Amino acid sequence: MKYFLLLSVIGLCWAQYSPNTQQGRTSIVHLFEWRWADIAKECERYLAPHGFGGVQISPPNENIVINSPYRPWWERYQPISYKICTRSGNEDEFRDMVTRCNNVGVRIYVDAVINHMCGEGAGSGTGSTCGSYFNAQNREFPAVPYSGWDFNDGKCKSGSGGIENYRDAAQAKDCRLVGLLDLALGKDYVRSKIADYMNHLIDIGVAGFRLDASKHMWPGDIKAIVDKLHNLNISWFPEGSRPFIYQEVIDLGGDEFTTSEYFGTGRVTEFKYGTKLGTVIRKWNGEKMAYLKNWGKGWGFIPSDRALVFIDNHDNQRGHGAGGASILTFWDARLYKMAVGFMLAHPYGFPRVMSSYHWPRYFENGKDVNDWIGPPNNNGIIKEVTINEDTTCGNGWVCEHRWRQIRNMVIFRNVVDGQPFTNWWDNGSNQVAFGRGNRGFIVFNNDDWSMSSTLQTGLPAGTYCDVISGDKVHGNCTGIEISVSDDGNAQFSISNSAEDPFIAIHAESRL
Ligand code: QV4
Ligand code: CA
Repeated sequence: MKYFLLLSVIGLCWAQYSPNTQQGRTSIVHLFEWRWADIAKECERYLAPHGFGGVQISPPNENIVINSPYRPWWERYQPISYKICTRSGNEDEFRDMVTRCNNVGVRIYVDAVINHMCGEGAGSGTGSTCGSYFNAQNREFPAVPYSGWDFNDGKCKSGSGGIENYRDAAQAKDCRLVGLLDLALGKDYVRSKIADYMNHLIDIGVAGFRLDASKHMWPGDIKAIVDKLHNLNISWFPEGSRPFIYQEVIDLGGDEFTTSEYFGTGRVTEFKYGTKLGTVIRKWNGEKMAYLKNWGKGWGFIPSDRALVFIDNHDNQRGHGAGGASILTFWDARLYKMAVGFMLAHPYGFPRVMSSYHWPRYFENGKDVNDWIGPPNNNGIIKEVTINEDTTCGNGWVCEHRWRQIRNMVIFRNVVDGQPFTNWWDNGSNQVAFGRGNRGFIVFNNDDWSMSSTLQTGLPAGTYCDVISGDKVHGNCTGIEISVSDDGNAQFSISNSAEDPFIAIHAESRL
């Protein structure tokens, strides 16, 4: 009995850190700006069969419509109400997506924009995705309803009412982030309205939330909201399951508050991860892959069981938010695949894969002047994600998650789940390798010369199919074959000019 109690206490404490993915599914994908109808199909036709654990979706609640610039992606970060009504679809389509994805074991995580409403200069009217009236100047959002009492105008102590110094905790939390009307999360009324919105989604069947702009909310206010949340829908989740919470806190050091203040309410985005790995793989600042031997806490990152990790996100892939030039994206496909491969092979953190759309990137004075461009659309209506014969996406969707190298590493991570980090090897430069117990092994050559080495893989003897250069299909390999001898050693040759200069093998790619 005592033991049982202890276990349930641990269970409760662990709760909001666990992604609630189906057993053996160990990563999620952000389907940025996709329509709910396309996500429902993608869960069934691609994500479930390839072991993806879930999908982070774009904000589902009503937002302001911005016509100048024309329908930027970032209009969705300016809420008008909590009605499920956006360019991605209505509530019926949302429910259909959640049901169909859950039915094939793929979870839905909602990007929850709860720190603010629209920008102070947004004017008034019914120019929102569901036609709800608002008046930004008077702080009126009758569709919630919120009024002047529900914002932090009186609490903010900066001269302009906006955040002038991001490193000052009180300003960062009580003032307007880029002019966005800052909600008074200290008020129980506001907390209840937000919790009602999130509970509505939980009852429909979502598995958790990304809390947008968490750095701009007091940890105590987040806790008060999270404490009001329902348990997950028992149609798909064990009784007593708590929503997974991951908080967007950009902490690259130097603030007067730290990421650890948010550990009480859930996981936190580790922005150092993509910033540093990008620097290493680009070989900037004298960095080398050999230094990745103690990747994780050894690099000053937050504890692994509190970290949500990613190579790029919807902000820093286009120069928004923090992270800077080192961030790798699909624009640097060769290096990007290595970075995502490394992330998915390495045990640190819970990973999120990015899935983007194309836009006409154009730099002027180091800034992408097209950083605002929204998803592929016809007169503002988001285009369908079409699927080409070769399984890639059409209509302007990049679909990194469908790239063979990335999709196969999502599977690799599931296959090695729970296995320790083992058999690290490096040449003191940019040729490195490591294993995951006796289930998987990965080798990188990011040097400017070829590599040829015999390495201890930790794997049982056999012939394995490299899942980077090919696939195991009906027992045959369409790519490079690696033979592991009885003592676990294998010979790896990787040319520095290979299309993808890395090799990955695992228990299920054995021929
Ligand atoms: C403009 C001026 C302001 C002025 C304001 C007056 O620039 O100086 O005060 O008008 O009304 C857009 C515009 C921005 C505009 C603002 C308000 O880009 O120029 O302000 O709207 O109208 C996204 C975009 C933002 C966008 C915002 C709302 O990135 O550019 O602002 O959506 O549409 C920090 C935070 C972190 C944040 C990151 C980007 O710590 O939390 O910046 N990341 C999240 C999201 C991000 C989103 C927000 C937060 C806001 O990931 O996508 O911002 O919800 O690091
Ligand atoms: Ca705030």
